[in-house]
Amino acid sequence: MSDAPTPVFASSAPAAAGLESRARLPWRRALVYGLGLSGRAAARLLLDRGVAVLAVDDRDPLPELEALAGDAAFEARRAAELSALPADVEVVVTSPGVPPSRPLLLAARERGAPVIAEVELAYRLLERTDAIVVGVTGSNGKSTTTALAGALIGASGRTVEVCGNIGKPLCGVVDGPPGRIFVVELSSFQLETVDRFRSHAAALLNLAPDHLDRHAGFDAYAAAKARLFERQGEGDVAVLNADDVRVRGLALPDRVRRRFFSRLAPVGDGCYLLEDRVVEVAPGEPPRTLFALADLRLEGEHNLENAMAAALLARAEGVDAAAIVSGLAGFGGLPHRVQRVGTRGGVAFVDDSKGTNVAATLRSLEGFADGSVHLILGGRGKGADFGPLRDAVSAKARRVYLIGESGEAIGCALDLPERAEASRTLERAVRSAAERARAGDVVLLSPACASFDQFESFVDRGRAFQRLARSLEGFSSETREEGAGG
Ligand code: UMA
Repeated sequence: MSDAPTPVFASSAPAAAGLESRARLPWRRALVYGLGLSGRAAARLLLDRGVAVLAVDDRDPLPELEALAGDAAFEARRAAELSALPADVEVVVTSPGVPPSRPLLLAARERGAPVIAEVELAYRLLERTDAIVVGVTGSNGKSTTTALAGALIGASGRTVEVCGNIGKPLCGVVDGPPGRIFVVELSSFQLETVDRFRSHAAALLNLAPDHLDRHAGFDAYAAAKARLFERQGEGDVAVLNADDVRVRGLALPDRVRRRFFSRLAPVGDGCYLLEDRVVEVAPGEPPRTLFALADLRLEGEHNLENAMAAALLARAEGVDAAAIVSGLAGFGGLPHRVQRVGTRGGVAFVDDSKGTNVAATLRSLEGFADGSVHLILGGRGKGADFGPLRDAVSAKARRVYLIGESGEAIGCALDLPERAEASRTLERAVRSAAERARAGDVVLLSPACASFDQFESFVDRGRAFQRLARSLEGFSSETREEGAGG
């Protein structure tokens, strides 16, 4: 008899199949704040539905606007040029990077105009269709889990859109064929301004301090994450990390089915690691194997957690174990996440540019031998305490190379002056690390900081690291040059 579990959940997504996501929106004029990926996608979607757009950005000069600039109903201004919120603006669509304290957002709230996230705008159209939304949030592992859940669901033959914070705004994929499953990565920034957004299945992977320069403390950050579950109800599934004490105890709306995953101990409903396989349990049903550890191509305990979460999300959408195993087999991981770039003289170069907070860097260090790592740290700090890095860095790092705005603060927190070097730039850090590293060592970029002080994004920083590594004499590449991804 097959070990493959049968689907246990019926979809409870709004069943309005046939109604078009192209339906009109109830506003005549919207203000879109931020002209990055999210703002441009939101503006396009609004314009396509007959809503005039006033787009604002704090950047000077304004970014290039490509196709939008030619639309008569579109106007772009620097935010500072507006002394007040124009009277005819009926809704404000905000980009994740724009803090809620910006004067135009405060003015909108004061006037009672809705201020909604780009993902919320997209959802207002999706909720009228047969679309199923799967949400993923957490401090670390979001993008990997989102992509993996997409791969597992896709392996069952369904049409999947993998989108959101991973680098593809939800607004940009709203229009398309019916019957799709949207697997959406959501950041705390995006969740701050959702309202009706409801995921049929939603996962919270972990909670660790991050973005404390934006949120009013850890509790406010965790509360923003918890908003992912606020609109869930009967028939919906919450996937939670039983090994993370802050996640395990999260208060959820009544009637939401809580499914847990654990590397450490059996759970009542969900899945857990039993020797060399991950077993699914559900009340009143016999345990079933979802996948074996050997099926997973990604390394590290955190990736096992990501895979368990992705598998439970896939199960919520009726995906069976055979498709889960096949999806895992096809998934080799995302770029810039503990990604081996290549070697030079027996020294491995590893790009973990997405290690943008202390917890991510600690996880990344776990995978390396004591005293083997030449660690590049620094960038834009986000109000975090770097002290918790000290013990792990002391054990794992042969040498530390400090870059960017937070280099000095990290140096003080580590208090390892004999091992730390003020490199300031990534280029100097890579060159110096390459000179000093010996066969068996690892040069690891895992900065514990955001990239925006010296780079456009973590992708830009990761690519720069990879380019610098590849430019070293005698470097042997293990990955292709281009490594984009969210
Ligand atoms: N801007 C202002 N005023 C501000 C802040 C920004 O005018 O106070 C303008 C900038 O000048 C720029 C635009 O807003 O023109 C940028 O908007 P944005 O920062 O919201 O960035 P987007 O390009 O829209 O990308 C966003 C996410 N960025 C952030 O959350 C900072 C991307 O996540 C995401 O992939 C994209 O939407 C699609 O959904 C990136 C990220 O760093 C990867 N996310 C953080 C993380 O993962 O930790 C949350």
